[in-house]
Amino acid sequence: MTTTTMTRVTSMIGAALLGLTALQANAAPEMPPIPDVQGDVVQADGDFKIKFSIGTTQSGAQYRGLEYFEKIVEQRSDGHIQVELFPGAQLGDDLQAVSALQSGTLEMTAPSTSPLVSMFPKFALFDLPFLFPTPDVADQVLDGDIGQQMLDEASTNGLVAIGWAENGYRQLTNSRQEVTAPEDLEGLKVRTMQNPIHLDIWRTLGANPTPMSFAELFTALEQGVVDGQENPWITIQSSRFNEVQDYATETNHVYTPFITLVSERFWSRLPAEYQQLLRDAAQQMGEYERHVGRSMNDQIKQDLADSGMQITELTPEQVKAFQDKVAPVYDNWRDQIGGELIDQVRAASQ
Ligand code: KDG
Repeated sequence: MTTTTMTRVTSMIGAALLGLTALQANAAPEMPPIPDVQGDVVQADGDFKIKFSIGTTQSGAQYRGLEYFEKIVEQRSDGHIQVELFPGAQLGDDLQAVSALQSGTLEMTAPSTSPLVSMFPKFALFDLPFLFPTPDVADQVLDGDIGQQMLDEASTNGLVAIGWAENGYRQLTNSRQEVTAPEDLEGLKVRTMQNPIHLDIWRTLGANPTPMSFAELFTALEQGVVDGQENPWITIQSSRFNEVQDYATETNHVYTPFITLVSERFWSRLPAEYQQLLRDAAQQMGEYERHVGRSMNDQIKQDLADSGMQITELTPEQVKAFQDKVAPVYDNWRDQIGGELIDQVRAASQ
């Protein structure tokens, strides 16, 4: 065998191996099994169809939660309510899905709260940096009075808010360099959600932020329109961002929840028994989905590292440098959000 064929063969093997590791890194990770359905069949009149749209992909924790929701609702309505799932923004991104609910052309969606801050200013609470130090504090807030208050406030404008799930703690990725300190962000083009606090956070940290819909993000990273982005580990993997990003820094800089919304036009057609069934199913979906995402973070970080991504875990001192640099953001948004609400969350962390 001539040397040229040898090199051609070895490079083909090399490429195949590389492809394999990328495939392995993005193969749907082992997820906790979907639980059995709890509760009896609900007797009520009528047959109904629900189209449920989300922006994250089929291999994410959010979709897994929706599969549980579908199982509960179809089983406990004895098939009188059929649920069809549309992941990956097939029916539009967060804002498009919400307006489809308002016009009654879509029944359900579960966006992040961040893109909805212009509609519901108090949602900005969730965008404040480093406000939720642990998942426990997040649960206390979502499952407590503040969470219920937010659902009540969001049940307007043709929407009914029936529960919480979790996008998660956000991590920075980029294609340019390892980031261990705010100084490393100088001039880095970072995509953010369409949200003024996130723009404020990354500007204050010294980066060059660009707001953009999630549906456009992968292509923008691939084409170098932006250098970086920030999302939870499960979304980084399920959206294959590791294929277009070389570096990830575990910043945990913001905790983002998903809010489960129903079209008010559809909701008002449902008998009360089925409205309660959807509320119960949304609650159980939210608890399971949070568990799925949290139980997989370590495995996902390992998979991403195995796929060649450089993962940086910050020391407490390095995290503090980011917290100190971004602290002024609180002064800019305290009035809109309400100091009392921020203090209530802070108290939950004590
Ligand atoms: O619909 C998907 C979005 O809700 C979600 O992933 C938002 O975290 C998000 C982002 O970065 O846009």
